[in-house]
Amino acid sequence: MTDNPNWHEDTFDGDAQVLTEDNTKIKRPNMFKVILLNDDYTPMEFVTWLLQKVFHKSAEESVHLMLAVHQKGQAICGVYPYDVARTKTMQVRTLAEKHEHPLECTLEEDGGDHE
Ligand code: TYC
Repeated sequence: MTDNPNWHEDTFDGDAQVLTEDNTKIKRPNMFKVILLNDDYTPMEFVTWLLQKVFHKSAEESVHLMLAVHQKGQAICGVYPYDVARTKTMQVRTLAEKHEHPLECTLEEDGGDHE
């Protein structure tokens, strides 16, 4: 889209819209936060491994994020279009179940209010 000279992006005060040259308004896809929750039983190594596997984080980022969840109770692993967010949530749940860990993961529509 960026290399088509007939299109340009223009945002309005955080409004989720794009204005094309012919003034057609196109809504951006809604985005969803994937949130990982803390628990007392899932091993730290498993969470760190899972963050690399499912969310493609580096080893260092994964440790950092796992510790943030451990200390704060939860953290955002990423923000994605619904289908991607739903798939990642299911992958986390499936892996946790397979390894018999109580790890939980949830989805929340992104209001654009996080860093
Ligand atoms: N709190 C867990 C422990 O002490 C580790 C943990 C981190 C669990 C992050 C879940 O999402 C989680 N073993």
